[in-house]
Amino acid sequence: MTSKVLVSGAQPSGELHLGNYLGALRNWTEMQANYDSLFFIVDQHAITIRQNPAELRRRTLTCAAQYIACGLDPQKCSIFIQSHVIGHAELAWVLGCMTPLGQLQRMTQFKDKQQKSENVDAGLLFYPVLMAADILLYNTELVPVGEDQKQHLELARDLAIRFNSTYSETFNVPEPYILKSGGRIMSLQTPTAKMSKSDSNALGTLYLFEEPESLQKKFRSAVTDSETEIRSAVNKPGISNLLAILSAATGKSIEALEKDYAGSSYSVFKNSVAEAVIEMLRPLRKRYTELMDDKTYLQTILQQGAENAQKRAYKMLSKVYRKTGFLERM
Ligand code: AQP
Repeated sequence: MTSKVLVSGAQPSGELHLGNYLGALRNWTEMQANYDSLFFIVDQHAITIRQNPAELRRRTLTCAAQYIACGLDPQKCSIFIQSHVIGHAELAWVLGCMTPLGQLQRMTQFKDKQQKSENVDAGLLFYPVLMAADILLYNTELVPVGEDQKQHLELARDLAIRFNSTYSETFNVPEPYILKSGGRIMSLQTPTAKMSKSDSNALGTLYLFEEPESLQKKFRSAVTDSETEIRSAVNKPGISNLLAILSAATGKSIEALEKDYAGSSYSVFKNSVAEAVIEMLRPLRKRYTELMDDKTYLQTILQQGAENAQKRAYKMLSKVYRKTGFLERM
């Protein structure tokens, strides 16, 4: 194993979906053996949008099972829950005191989510600072990032540089790990918007562990266009998205798939995409069911993960507090 530290996480703000898998989790499983990897469930981020407490607790545990079912191996990486480690929120506060307000107000994801929500709390604006803390707390060198997270990683880099130049060298300046596959998976109903856990139209999101029949139904009702040709093009976002999904599920290039399906109807094509995705997810479903029947195992994994992370977090937080000028605790 190289000594490079890699961290990433997903929010338990809903069940994990195909975009989370193809854009993040599947890549994490390939990286876990090659890096000092920490994967956490970012429940503190999830409450930037109001959550039902019982649901949040339930989803946090199912999310842990889903991480492992997707291939994360607790022998190769640490899996833990963000709120189980003291340090994330504390470091975020210190970093927040060095973050220009304007930089947070310019974040694209903040602007998007602000438009969708009726009430916007300060946590939503502060979210990227907490994400910077998640990264810097472990002296992270690599962060796998999708397109939507690039701006947030930039802030983490800025804050590491700012803290280092203000108080002396403390943090590594994290680098983006550009993911080679997955891209951005779009909603099946609004193919110009990304697939999302919190989409108000459930038909747009393919949850990883929903029933195959339900997945099939969602593919059948996927929005396409008034043409008949199966090809990837800017003016055909629905078909382009389905081609990207099929390519990710089968490993075939988009060009090869366009040839394979030349002359096929949209309904035949949609059916093939559904079958490929259901097949890809079949072993994951089996493992998930087994894991959900063994909650003691899940809790043990989360406890071990948190203990490992806590030691590291405590070391960094103590260093940051000392440099900031906080009197050492007796
Ligand atoms: N549609 C997507 N395509 C590709 N990758 C995606 N990711 C999320 N959606 C897509 C990647 O999944 C990882 C974990 O995401 P997250 O849980 O931190 O939050 P998110 O990006 O805000 O995901 P959602 O599903 O859109 O959640 P809500 O609806 O709650 O905001 C990240 O690496 C992300 O890039």
